[in-house]
Amino acid sequence: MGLLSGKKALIVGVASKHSIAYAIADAFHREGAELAFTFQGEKLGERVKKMAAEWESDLCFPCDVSSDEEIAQVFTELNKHWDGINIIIHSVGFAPAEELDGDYLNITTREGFRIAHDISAYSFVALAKAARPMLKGRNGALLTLTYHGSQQTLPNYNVMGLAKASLEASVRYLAGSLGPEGIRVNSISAGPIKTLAASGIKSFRKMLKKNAERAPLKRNITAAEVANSAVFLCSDMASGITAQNVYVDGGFNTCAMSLDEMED
Ligand code: NAD
Ligand code: 0WE
Repeated sequence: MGLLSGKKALIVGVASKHSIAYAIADAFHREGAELAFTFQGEKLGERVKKMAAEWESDLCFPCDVSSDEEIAQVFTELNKHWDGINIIIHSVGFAPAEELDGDYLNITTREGFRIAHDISAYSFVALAKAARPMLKGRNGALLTLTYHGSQQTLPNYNVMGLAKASLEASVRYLAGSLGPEGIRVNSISAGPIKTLAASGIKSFRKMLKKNAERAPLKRNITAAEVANSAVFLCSDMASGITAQNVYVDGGFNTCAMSLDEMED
């Protein structure tokens, strides 16, 4: 029996086979979960439906997370197929590209700040709000994806760092709201992974190299490793864990400088 047998999971944030959400869906399917998906815009619709079919799911709903109406529609539709829901994966982040290339103070705008926080942080709250009735009384687990740029600065992550800091604080407050209903809320802080969201970022390759050099494990992590941690956090094996951020980054966040960096 899989670690997630009998669990119903909604996965938000599959865009390609490189998506962290794709790896999570794959691991969840392996562990026996039943899956449903949302996709952003019709262009991604066909692609996501094809991937869902590989995991024996035909539950795919359009959802731009900036729209409360689209979010509400997802749960109206889902309610027709499922009597409840056990797990929600939130694997969404976005800031306008101009916000992620240059000096923070020079390039951050009111509108870029708003969008980054709306799509990357508020959307988790919006999903939790809309899902609450379906989550009740079934050992629910919510999980979101974050990045260490929330805690320490690095070039170009800029306003996304603030949005992730907000998201991480929101994990704790959501855990407080939903804990009495038996619902757990956690995040995974992943090390850098080459996905669509990373492909637009200048010198991402260089960043991967620097990360591997400093990380205690001396390598970068894979989406599959993030996914296995997601399986654990959303399974009943983690029944005592809520309001936590778990780093899946090879230990990078704990190391200020490594011997390898000294030898350069
Ligand atoms: P990805 O591009 O595959 O996934 C990002 C997803 O966000 C896409 O599916 C996209 O459709 C969705 N999205 C963006 N705006 C949306 C909107 N308005 N409505 C609905 N969906 C929207 O990239 P990824 O790396 O898998 O990113 C997933 C999560 O992981 C993000 O929160 C990201 O910040 C986080 N993360 C990524 C890395 C990394 O290095 N790749 C590291 C740590 C955390
Ligand atoms: O959270 C992210 C990426 C988030 C992201 C990426 C894009 C690219 C395309 C948000 N918005 C956009 N908007 C676009 O138009 N990561 C953790 C990956 C990432 O992004 C970085 C990183 C890392 C790591 C940006 C700068 C520095 C490091």
